[in-house]
Amino acid sequence: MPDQPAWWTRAVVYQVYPRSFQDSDGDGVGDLGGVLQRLDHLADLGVDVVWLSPVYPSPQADNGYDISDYEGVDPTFGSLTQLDELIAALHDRGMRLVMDLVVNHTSDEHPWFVEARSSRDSSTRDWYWWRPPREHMAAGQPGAEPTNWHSFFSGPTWTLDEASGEYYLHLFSRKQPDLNWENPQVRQAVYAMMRWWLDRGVDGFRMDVINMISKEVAPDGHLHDGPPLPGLPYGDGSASFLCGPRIHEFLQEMHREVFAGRPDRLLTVGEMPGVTIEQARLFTDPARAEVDMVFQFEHVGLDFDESKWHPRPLRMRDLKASFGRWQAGLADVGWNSLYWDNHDQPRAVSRFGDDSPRFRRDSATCLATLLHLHRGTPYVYQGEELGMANFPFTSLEQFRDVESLNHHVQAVAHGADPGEVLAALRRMSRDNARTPVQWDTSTNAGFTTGTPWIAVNPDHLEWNAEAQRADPTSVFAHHRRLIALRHEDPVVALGDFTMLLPEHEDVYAFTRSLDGETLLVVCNVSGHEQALAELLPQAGAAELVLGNLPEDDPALLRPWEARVLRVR
Ligand code: TEU
Repeated sequence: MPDQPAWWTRAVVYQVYPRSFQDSDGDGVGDLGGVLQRLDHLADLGVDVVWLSPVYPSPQADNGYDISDYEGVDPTFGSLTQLDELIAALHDRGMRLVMDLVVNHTSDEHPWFVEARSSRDSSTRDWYWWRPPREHMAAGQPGAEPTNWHSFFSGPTWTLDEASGEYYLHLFSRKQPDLNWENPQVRQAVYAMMRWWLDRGVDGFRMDVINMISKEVAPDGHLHDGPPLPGLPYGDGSASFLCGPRIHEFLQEMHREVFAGRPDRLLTVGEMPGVTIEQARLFTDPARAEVDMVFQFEHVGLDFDESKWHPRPLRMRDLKASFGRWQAGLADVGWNSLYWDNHDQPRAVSRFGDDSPRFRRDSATCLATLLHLHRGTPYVYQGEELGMANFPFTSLEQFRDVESLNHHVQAVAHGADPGEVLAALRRMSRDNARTPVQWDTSTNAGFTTGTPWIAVNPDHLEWNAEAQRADPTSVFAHHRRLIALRHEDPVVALGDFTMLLPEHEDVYAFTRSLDGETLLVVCNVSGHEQALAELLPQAGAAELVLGNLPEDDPALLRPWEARVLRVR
């Protein structure tokens, strides 16, 4: 580590998913004007960085993660002038703006792909992955795709371009063709675009699926099939594209071309599904100059059986083991993001906590305490600070997300029971995180004066920002305290981490220590009282720094109670 710990060790990031944050023009879709109206909320919370999900021009096949112009703002979201205003307004309040960088793929409507598709000899043909049908098979025949890979959004990862008789690769939807990072022109075009944004004043990037940009290619240009997936005519291609052979080279080149010599106020976050701890150390070792931190997925896969659509109950011991391994693995080198929620995950209080009326507030604040007291940079996803919960979906028509809709079609086509598919969507769909932020009790929760693009959760009458800002015991107020604690106490930012009671199913406890100071964090992650004095006698003499329930018997932990204690 350099002499001074990086600023982002003390920082908290807030993710804005603009489509669902605040609408300012009544079209039912959130926009930059809306973000500008709600800056007080972010300033009150005390966050340091705003990560803005994509606002670029896009056909919106994947809500903006399919970009057709990297250097503009989609009219749905506003204008470049408003984005400049947002940068300035955030900077005025001491916050930074991190943009979403989606460069594993573009939209199929991006001029680069339109040109690439126009003919086999087009100037950008090689900017994407084109391959002929599988040997001895006719183009378009089922199974003729160049590899057997299953798309993240169901179906094959290849779509046939009829005109040229070749397939193009898309790890996500067919409207998201993968860029060919082997081609140096692609890389230079991306770096130039990144410099353009930094010159405009943005403070860094959250890099979408950045560990997928290098694919493993055989010397003859072939890509390899993956092992078959149960119940599907596809295979798992991830060994060919997760942390591929040139990934570190590409990120080091990006660093040299884009970030070297820039002020260290910048932040780079690599979103990396499937990244291992060993890889994460390499990606975030400052000496290697790749990215500042990873955003990894291990803990949000612990409740999957064969896939996210076959969820199983989470075992707290698994979560502890996972968090513990990451804390230990990056203890001396590297840095991790800490999150429960984002726009791709169901709501944390419904998934890891208990969203029943009795425990919703207490479990939301308990989970927040647990997360924010780890070593790493915490992320708050819009609405998480209000304890927003999953949506009570009852029918397919209520879903909007391409991943959910495609999964439903594919699963039912392969014989799944539609009722069971709907139940899995209700629990795991990304749309759970995408319902509008609940600002107040008015129509549409104050999100829009029009018809919202996705339904507002009816629970907004009780769960909303206005009510919580006035309530010192609210989930919002608790987040504010946790964020302030990280700002004030160097132990929270930099202390060593030691897991306690690793086998205990209901009590999540750990210490953080720095320069002779120790914080003991004890969280009851269950709906039953726990005998703290017996489990951790050292808690008895400790001083309460922060808790999520009013002080009571120090020997007991009430359901979902969390305490941060200072041990002398
Ligand atoms: O997601 C990366 C990713 O692999 C998963 O989170 C995925 O979205 C899905 O949830 C798997 O079940 C990023 C973005 O965050 C996501 O919104 C985009 O859809 C995706 O990349 C493609 O750009």
